Amino acid sequence: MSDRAREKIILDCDPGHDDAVAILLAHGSPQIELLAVTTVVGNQTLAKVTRNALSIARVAGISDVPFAAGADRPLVREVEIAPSIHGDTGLDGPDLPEPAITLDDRHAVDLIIDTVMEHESGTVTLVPTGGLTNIALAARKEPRIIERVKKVVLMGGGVHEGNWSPVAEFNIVIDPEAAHIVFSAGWPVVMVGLDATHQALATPEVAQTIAEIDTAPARFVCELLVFFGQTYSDAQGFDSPPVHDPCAVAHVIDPSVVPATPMPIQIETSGMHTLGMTVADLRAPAPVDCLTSAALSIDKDRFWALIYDALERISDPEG
Ligand code: PIR
Ligand code: CA
Repeated sequence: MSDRAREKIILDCDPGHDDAVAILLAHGSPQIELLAVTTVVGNQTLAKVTRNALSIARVAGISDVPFAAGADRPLVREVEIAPSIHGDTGLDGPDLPEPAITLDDRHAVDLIIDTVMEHESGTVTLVPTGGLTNIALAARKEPRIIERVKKVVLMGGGVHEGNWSPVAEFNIVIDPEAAHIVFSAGWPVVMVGLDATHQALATPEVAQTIAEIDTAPARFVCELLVFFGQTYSDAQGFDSPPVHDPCAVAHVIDPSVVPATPMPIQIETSGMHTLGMTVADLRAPAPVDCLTSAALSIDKDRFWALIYDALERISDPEG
């Protein structure tokens, strides 16, 4: 595939079991050029998710992409992490290798700004798969990125579903003020939320197919899925765990795998029972100037095929 055709992305994440799969999908997909990986407090503390990101880089064999640490707390609220789902390390299950690369000296917000400003306008897509603190701060610190970014394709929210409350999804509710900034900034936002990601279930057949790839990265994913499957069953009653974050990367690779429908979306920042809700207006066709859209479904066979293909392309450091 020619360089021109590759979609340039910055992955802003809080690894996190499904964030790890998102990094592997982005790295292993020929349709994607991974420009930078940035971390934000979320599933665990900033220190833990950042260390996890560097360990994942080692597993994936990523050596030439800058990684930078960002916000260690939300804009307004207290830190809220998810050890019930991701464990004490944030990435419980597999052995986490010592990182082989070191962090970029810059704060994540500056790495995001520099990367967007260095590339041709309209060519860089932001893919946040954690809370939106870094992205909101970047938009406030350097507003010129708003018209330069091609679009923001985020995992978060849900039109009809919640997971951290009856109506709110974790990535939005942990920093709703940041989400408000990102959703209303003026750049296109594609919300890949729970309506789509709760269909991306890592069933026993999926885990078996990944196991048969039989490389170190594929085995790492299998070990992640065992732990994630157990906590998802204990905490949320799922038979198989939904693998949220790579769904956003899949939308960038091929929007027809995770199709999005335009609709106005507002973030609830003051509700007594609805804090962090992504309030989508489905009453009528979206106005022509609507910049927000949401994914309501996923073609799960084609989604998993993208994951298998990426894992097959990542060389096995032990093989
Ligand atoms: C997943 C997450 C948080 C809480 C639960 N229950 C499940 C993390 C994932 O990494 C994903 O980005 C998003 N937040 C899903 O809510
Ligand atoms: Ca995440």
